Amino acid sequence: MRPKRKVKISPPAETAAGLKSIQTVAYRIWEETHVGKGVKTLFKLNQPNGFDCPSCAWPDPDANKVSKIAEYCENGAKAVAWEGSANTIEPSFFEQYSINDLLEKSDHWLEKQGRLTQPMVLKSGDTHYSPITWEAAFSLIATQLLALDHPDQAIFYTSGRTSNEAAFLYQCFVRQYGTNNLPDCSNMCHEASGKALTDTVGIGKASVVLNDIPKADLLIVMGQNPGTNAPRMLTAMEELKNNGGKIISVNPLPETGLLQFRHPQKPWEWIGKPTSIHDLHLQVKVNGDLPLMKALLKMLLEAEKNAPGEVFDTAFIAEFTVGYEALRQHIETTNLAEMIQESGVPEKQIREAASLIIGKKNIIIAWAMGITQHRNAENTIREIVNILLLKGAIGKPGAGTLPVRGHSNVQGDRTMGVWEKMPDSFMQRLGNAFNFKPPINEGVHAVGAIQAMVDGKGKVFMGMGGNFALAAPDTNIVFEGLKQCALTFHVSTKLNRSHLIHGKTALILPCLGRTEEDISNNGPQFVSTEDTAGRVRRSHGDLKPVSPDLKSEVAIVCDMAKAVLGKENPTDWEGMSEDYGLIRDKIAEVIPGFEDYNERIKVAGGFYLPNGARERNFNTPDKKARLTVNPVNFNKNPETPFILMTVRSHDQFNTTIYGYDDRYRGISNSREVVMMNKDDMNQYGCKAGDLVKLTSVFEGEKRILEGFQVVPYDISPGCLSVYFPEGNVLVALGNNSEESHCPASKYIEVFLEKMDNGSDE
Ligand SMILES: Nc1nc2c(c(=O)[nH]1)N[C@H]1C(S)=C(S)[C@@H](COP(=O)(O)OP(=O)(O)OC[C@H]3O[C@@H](n4cnc5c(=O)[nH]c(N)nc54)[C@H](O)[C@@H]3O)O[C@H]1N2
Ligand SMILES: Nc1nc2c(c(=O)[nH]1)N[C@H]1C(S)=C(S)[C@@H](COP(=O)(O)OP(=O)(O)OC[C@H]3O[C@@H](n4cnc5c(=O)[nH]c(N)nc54)[C@H](O)[C@@H]3O)O[C@H]1N2
Ligand SMILES: [Mo]
Repeated sequence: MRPKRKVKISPPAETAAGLKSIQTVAYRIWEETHVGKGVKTLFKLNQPNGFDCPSCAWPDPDANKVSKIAEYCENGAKAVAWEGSANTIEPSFFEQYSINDLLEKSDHWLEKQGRLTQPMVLKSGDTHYSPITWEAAFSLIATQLLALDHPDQAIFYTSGRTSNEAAFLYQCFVRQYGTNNLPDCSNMCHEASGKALTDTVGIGKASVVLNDIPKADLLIVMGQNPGTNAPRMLTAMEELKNNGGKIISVNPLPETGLLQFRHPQKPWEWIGKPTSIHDLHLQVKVNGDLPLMKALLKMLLEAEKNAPGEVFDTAFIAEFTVGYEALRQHIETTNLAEMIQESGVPEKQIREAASLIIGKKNIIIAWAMGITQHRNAENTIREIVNILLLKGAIGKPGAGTLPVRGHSNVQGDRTMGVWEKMPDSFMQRLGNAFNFKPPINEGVHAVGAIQAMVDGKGKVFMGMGGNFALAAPDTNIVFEGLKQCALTFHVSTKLNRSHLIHGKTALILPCLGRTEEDISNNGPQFVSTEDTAGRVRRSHGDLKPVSPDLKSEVAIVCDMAKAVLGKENPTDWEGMSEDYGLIRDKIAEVIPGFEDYNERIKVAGGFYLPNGARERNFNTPDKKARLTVNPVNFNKNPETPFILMTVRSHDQFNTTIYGYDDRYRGISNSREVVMMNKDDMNQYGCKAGDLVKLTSVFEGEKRILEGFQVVPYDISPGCLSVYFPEGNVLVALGNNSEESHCPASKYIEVFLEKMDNGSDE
């Protein structure tokens, strides 16, 4: 066996961003779009009168602080260039390539073919997609949806790029049709954060805003790779450092963005010394975070006992929290040595971290997928909250919770009601506003949706954006589920594997992207989005659409609703698709915090949604923040030698693969690699480039990934890392977080075998 592409290995980069990233971006823009178009578009990125960057959900600076230079980063620029591609896929493309031909192509190749331009259909038994009119496509959808025995046989997935306006109408249509089956990418992403934060502080979102970060004395970044996945966060971290703040990173990998940084938009810094980012790096074992937090809590409690009231914020604890005594007793009985051992971090470093926490009052803890994609994710996040609450570090400037959201509007989609179990209060207001009775059965989440399809209970699958087939866990099982559907259809900008792993009939509905102008019969329309800090702002694309046949996501939902719900349906779908202001009026009626939406969205920079935790108004049943006791129980089979995590490279956006180079990690030309600690390599007799076989075992079932090339890497011993989505075949469907069913994509128990015919062949 030979690797498809031979990996090239060089030392990881020491500094993130800087001149090189600008060059990379310029090259991409040049390659993907017309030069003039690309540069002009970059200047509109995240400006108050421009469009919201379609990459990540990191907040923009306040309107009065926005510099003349566009607020963008390398990966935002890549996302814009990728969407604004001058390449298009015309019907002749599908004449040329059958589904089988396309299945042979890489995911990089599929998206690289350019933007989808016309609705396409794959009729039962066809080998090629062929053109279909929009009208015929909607009538096909209506026929199939109305033929089901029950609306719960249909599944309506959402990825996180959909605007507030489109998401609101979409969930409204789905519920009027009769189901709560609204799984979304958040189910596989920050679901555990939402759950654990709502339990403890009464709101599932971040309690801090962008301006809080430079005010913090201490920022702890856990399970996140901001240099790649939220590069603009580095700017805020640099400001914090310049103000004298400290940063602790907690990660099994020493990620480049956490080491040193050169501001990509400050040319005068390109030659000078980079800002050194972290003060302390705690190289945990994969999922060593919960024991690490416990060890820290133990050290904090000891210090508090020696100097009562000087470590913990006792006044805050007394006034705003419940559960202190139970937590204190739990920590008293926790075995420190065991926790240190389980965390994988040397005691000396944990003590250093503890002393930083002891000495600081304004603390922010940020986290992302390295914390949420675990079986015990909710417990770890509640433990993070424990530390913040004991320090009184929430609801004041420079302190609080910071779950860093992924997709640019994933948080907004949830606020708009894209969730399988919205609370009763929302359902009642939605029903009143649109004069219908919303369904009461809880819908399926992402894992539940896969199970329903495999069991034959889910028969129609719709994707509002995204690439479910590849993003979801347990690739082979997802494929099986999608293939047994009667109809699968997707609203998309680019071709991806979900269009090829199809039901009996399939449709591709091409839509406008974030960067493109959206003009209805009523004139230009704009949409709005919500960032990680809960700020809602307008987004106004201004590029000419790549094809006159594209529809906006809003128009697609409205046309679909008209076709499915029929002429008698009282909702003004037609009016709303022509005037998005009417949608915002309805949102204002249904969702608290959006009062006067149409007026407030006009203000440059937008407005913040209410956030109780930010005001120390904890919306839990007893109106207090909850300190909690969280057992350490990983349920790991003691026999499995490795824990494998799946991570993003610097050259991808989720399943969109921009290229084969992970520049910061020094891994290039291949994604079929496994990062491995040198001691483990020695023990297994592996050299760089050797091919290995990985076998995950879950509840007795084996899943296999073969022919991956070993890359020696500074990763905690006993831990391995492969890229997402290639690693998804190894993530068993049942391997998900206990309370919110988030796939444990960072906790895969695996065996590793060196393959005989390795790289020497
Ligand atoms: N350019 C770009 N930007 C993106 C995305 C993208 O693909 N590309 N994706 C977007 C989306 S949807 C999301 S959700 C975010 C994701 O942003 P991240 O969460 O930064 O993404 P991952 O690559 O999954 O990185 C997880 C990090 O956690 C670490 N980690 C893994 N397991 C553990 C663990 O057990 N403990 C700790 N402490 N650390 C661990 C890994 O080493 C890695 O550094 O980024 C968003 N932004
Ligand atoms: N093993 C493993 N699995 C994971 C993860 C992991 O870390 N490890 N991460 C999980 C996470 S955090 C997430 S968020 C999910 C991501 O899951 P998804 O959101 O489903 O996947 P994406 O790759 O972001 O979707 C890419 C597709 O979206 C479409 N698209 C792009 N822009 C637009 C637009 O403006 N409108 C519409 N309608 N379509 C558009 C394009 O056709 C593109 O091909 O994956 C999850 N899966
Ligand atoms: Mo995500």
